[in-house]
Amino acid sequence: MAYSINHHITDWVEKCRALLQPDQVVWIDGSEAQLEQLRNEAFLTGELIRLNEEKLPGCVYHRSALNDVARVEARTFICCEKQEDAGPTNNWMAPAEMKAKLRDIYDGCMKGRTMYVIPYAMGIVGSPFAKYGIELTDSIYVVVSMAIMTRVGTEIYKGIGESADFIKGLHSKAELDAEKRYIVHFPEENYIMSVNSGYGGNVLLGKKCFALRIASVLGRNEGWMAEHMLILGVENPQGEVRYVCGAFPSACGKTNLAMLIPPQAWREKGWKCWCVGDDIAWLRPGPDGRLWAVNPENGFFGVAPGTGAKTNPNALEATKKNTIFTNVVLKPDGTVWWEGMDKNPPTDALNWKGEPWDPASGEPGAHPNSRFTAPAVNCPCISDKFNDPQGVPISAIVFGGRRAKTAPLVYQSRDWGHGVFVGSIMGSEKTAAAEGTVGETRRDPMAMLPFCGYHMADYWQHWLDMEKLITNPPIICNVNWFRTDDEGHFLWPGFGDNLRVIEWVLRRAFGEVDARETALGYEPYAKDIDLEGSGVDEATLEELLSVDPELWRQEVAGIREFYAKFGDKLPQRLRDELDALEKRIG
Ligand code: GTP
Ligand code: SPV
Ligand code: MN
Repeated sequence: MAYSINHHITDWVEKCRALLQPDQVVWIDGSEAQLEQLRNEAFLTGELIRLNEEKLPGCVYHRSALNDVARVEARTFICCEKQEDAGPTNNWMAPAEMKAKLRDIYDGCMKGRTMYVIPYAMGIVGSPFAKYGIELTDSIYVVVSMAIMTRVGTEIYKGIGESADFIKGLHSKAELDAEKRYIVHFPEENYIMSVNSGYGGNVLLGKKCFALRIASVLGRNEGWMAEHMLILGVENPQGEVRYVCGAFPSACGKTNLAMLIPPQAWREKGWKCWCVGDDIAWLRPGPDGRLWAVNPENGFFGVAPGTGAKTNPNALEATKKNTIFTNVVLKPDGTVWWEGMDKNPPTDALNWKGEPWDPASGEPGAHPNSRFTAPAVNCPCISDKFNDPQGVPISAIVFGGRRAKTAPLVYQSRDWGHGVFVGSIMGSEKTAAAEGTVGETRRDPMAMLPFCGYHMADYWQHWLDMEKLITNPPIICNVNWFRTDDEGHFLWPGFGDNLRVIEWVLRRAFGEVDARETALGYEPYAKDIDLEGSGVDEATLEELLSVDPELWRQEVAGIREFYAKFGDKLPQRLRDELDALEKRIG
């Protein structure tokens, strides 16, 4: 294929080479032959472990360093010129100061190593909605992961053409020193620098760093939105597909909802669900005034524990080939296991640290944040619109989190502005809390707290401003699959049964069902949620839908405290909505 690599790219790569001093530079072309060669190299060094070719063809295993198992929010920075532009929810440092600090860390850090140049696209190459990136890295794990999670290949150079319009990403594992670990974004320069980590969202720079933090800034400037959302298509028995986006905080159920399988009785009637995306959505107003969503990714970086044949068979199936497993249990036959895969923990296996592991020890074998990296095409329910450059039209947006008592199973906001308020007050309770106790609430607006690349109050204003561009907006609802009884047991079965709620949401979007007006917004009449075969009785449903005014008075106080952080920048509309909510609760 004829392509040329423009001087903006080559000059920058040369500058980085001179600073980081790798022994050699390898340009990744996206070919299977090159990736195969790199995997083989990584098998020799132990960076990757080959898995059972018969049972898990094309799959590999990876262990991260013990101190490097998740995103590090405390070491994640937004470095724009003015601190005020990063806002109170982001770490900030002046760009020049941060660059000087990073230059010292990067200086010579790739000596004895290879620097890989990865050209990749977020979105469909050639589509007007696609954005391009180049990541430099010294990790083969990153190269093979990016080849799953994004669209990697030399056609990206054609997409970039002669322009300087691409996102630069510089990554080095360096010494994996947690004290010198930095994940840094320069939104004014479209530049991401990451050092001293080798894990997931810290180093797969197309994902959270580019497709959310940098893209949220691009979206504000260009009139669109980059969101931490799944995209799900729901096909009714008439064959009509309606699409919903959902924003839940990390580890709160996006991948599960994105791949849901309808309850059996529903399947028999002809209901089907299609996955367009499980983590990130780029949303743009279309010429028809609707909001259209694309998933800029090309794979799934999913939480392994809890992914089983009962809870999420589609995700499990997606991991059967060409998948990377990180920090799970390694079985002696070269296959893998994690808590929640099934009820048969293996003996003679190695835990995520590589130690012999006894399931009876009470210690989990897989790290709680262990992950699979699987190609989207592997997913049995992948949408036929997955590769559609226009994306899919969105009829509803659902926000949600883990709330043991406060939020009802579902409620609908009154209008777009009120919906923005509902997203802004999102919160989720700590999951490790003792049984039955109500955990501390972490406010996580739109599930974007760790991912918004600019001032959160400006981000809310951008959401409010989008209303003018979307003449036919999706409805906005809040859902909560995590209500518990006084013993701490979930009241709602969740997973596939969540379709019962999503279907009500979609009927609301199309004006097909009445609702009752409550202090929060609109809630379903119990009769309108189909419970057949769910094991939930109507009394439990009433409890799930109930709203405790005392808890909401506390909630309002908590939101006021949170909003106070944003001072004058808080949009007046949100302040008014909070006052109105307080009055309605009484
Ligand atoms: P990130 O990849 O970190 O963004 O997470 P995610 O939002 O995609 O969460 P995921 O779907 O991986 O689910 C995380 C955990 O929530 C898993 O342990 C699931 O089993 C659990 N979970 C998901 N959906 C439900 C549900 O409907 N009910 C209950 N009780 N648990 C759920
Ligand atoms: C999340 O934490 O929301 C993830 C995992 O999806 S990571 O890519 O590490 O951010
Ligand atoms: Mn996520």
